[in-house]
Order: sequence, then C-alpha cells, then structure tokens
Amino acid sequence: MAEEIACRKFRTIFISDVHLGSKAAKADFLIDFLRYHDADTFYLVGDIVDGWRLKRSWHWIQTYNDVVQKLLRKARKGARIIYIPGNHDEFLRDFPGMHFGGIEVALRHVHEGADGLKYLVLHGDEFDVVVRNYRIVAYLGDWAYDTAIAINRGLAALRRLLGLPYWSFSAWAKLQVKSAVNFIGEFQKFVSEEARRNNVDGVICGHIHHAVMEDMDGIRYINTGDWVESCTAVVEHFDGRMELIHWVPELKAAPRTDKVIELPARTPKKVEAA
Ligand SMILES: [Mn+2]
Repeated sequence: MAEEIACRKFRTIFISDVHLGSKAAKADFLIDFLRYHDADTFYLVGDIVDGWRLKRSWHWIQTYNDVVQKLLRKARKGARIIYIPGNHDEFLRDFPGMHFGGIEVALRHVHEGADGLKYLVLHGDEFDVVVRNYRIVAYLGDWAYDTAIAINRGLAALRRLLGLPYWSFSAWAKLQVKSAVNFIGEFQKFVSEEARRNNVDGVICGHIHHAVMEDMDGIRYINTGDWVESCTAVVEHFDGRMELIHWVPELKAAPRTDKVIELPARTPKKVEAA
C-alpha cells in the first residue's frame, strides 16, 4: 500500500523558467511538485510560458493547461501569486499591476522574508548585455550600465518586431563550455550589484537555468533554476529560511541539497529602534 505523502506547507515558493509551450518543459514534474508543496505566496519568476516557442510552432498540451489550472486554483483558494515576466513571456510586461484570475503581474517585486530580510525578485534577462560587455561597462561606470540595459531592452523589442527570437543568454552560455562558468559568475555578480543598489539584502532571479544559493559579498544571490532540465524551486520556510529543492518525482520527496546559504547572521537593513 502506497504511503500517503503529506503536503509540505511553506510561506513562499519561487518558481521560474518552466517554458510551457516548449517540448522540453517538464510540466508533469511541476504538477507533481505542486501537489506536495503549497505556500501562502507564489512567485513566478519569469519564462513560465515560452511565447517565442509558441509563436514559431504551437505546442500546447493538456499538461500545460493543468499547470495553469493548478495555479489559478491556488489563487482562488487564497494564495497570493505574483508573476514577474521574463524575456520569453515578455508580452506580459505590457501589463504591470494587472490581475489575471487572481494573479498579479509585476516587473519586479521586493519580497520581505519572515526574518525581515528583503529580496529583490526579478527575472534577470536585462543583465545579459551587461554580462556580455562587462569589461566596457566596468570601465565606463554607472551611465554605461544603465545605457546598456536600455539598449538591450530596445534591441529585444526590435527583434520581437522583426520576428526574431530573443537572444538567449543561457543557450549561448552553454555553448561556451569553458567560459560558461565565468559568465554565470558575472551574471551573479551584476544581479547582486543591482540588489545592493536597491538597498536590499538579497536577490531572487531565474533566467540562466542555474539553481544556486550563494553569498555574493553580503548579498544573498538566489537563482530558482528551471523546469526544463533541473526541476528546482526555492521555498521560504515560516521562519524566513530559504531552501533550494531539487524535485525528483519518483522519490516523492525533496532530497536535501543543503545548499543553504552559510552567512554570518544578518540583521535586516531597516532596523527599528528598540
Ligand atoms: Mn529568461
């Protein structure tokens, strides 16, 4: 007799890069994960739907509907769901502040953990161009940095207008076998700098399909990974503790990665007088 597995309840669940619409999306694994993991708040950290892939060849199966239905049902039952669009679902970026069936759309969001730590939640594609040109950007400073991000946004819009697919940093990075690690490192560095500029304690992003929790010079860098290959999610416990889960459906349990960020205990930036 199969043992009934209890559903683990969390304060927050962060998921990104499901790429519904691409054949590689492991939607059934995600449904299985959502069956055993629940939360008060869900963040969909971009590239949940792969609009680019759908535009090229329509691939939408029942399992993808099931994922959408499951999320909508959670919203109906009172869960807060915040959808931060990525570059593959950038059509949603035209609707910040909108609500779809109880799902809020936001370009970025500051999440306050139960322990008071603040996290900037964003997808991360805007840093592609900065990462690619980091030497120039580092030399020219803040102005070049902001300009590079603006140019990247313009180029993405232009490519969309021309019907060209978004230039995929992650796909490209994987081709650069030797330098991929460097670029992942640079991506982490720039995203963490953005968190520092925003005066928060950490950043939670996706985009490069590389799940990790790391301390970047005092900034907590958390990447939720993806549901194309690795099947990972980040959960926040009710005490604010963050955990990275690699979901293995056959095990019906999350093998602990113990990739918990080892950091000196931090007090939130905003300290209230006693
Ligand atoms: Mn992306």
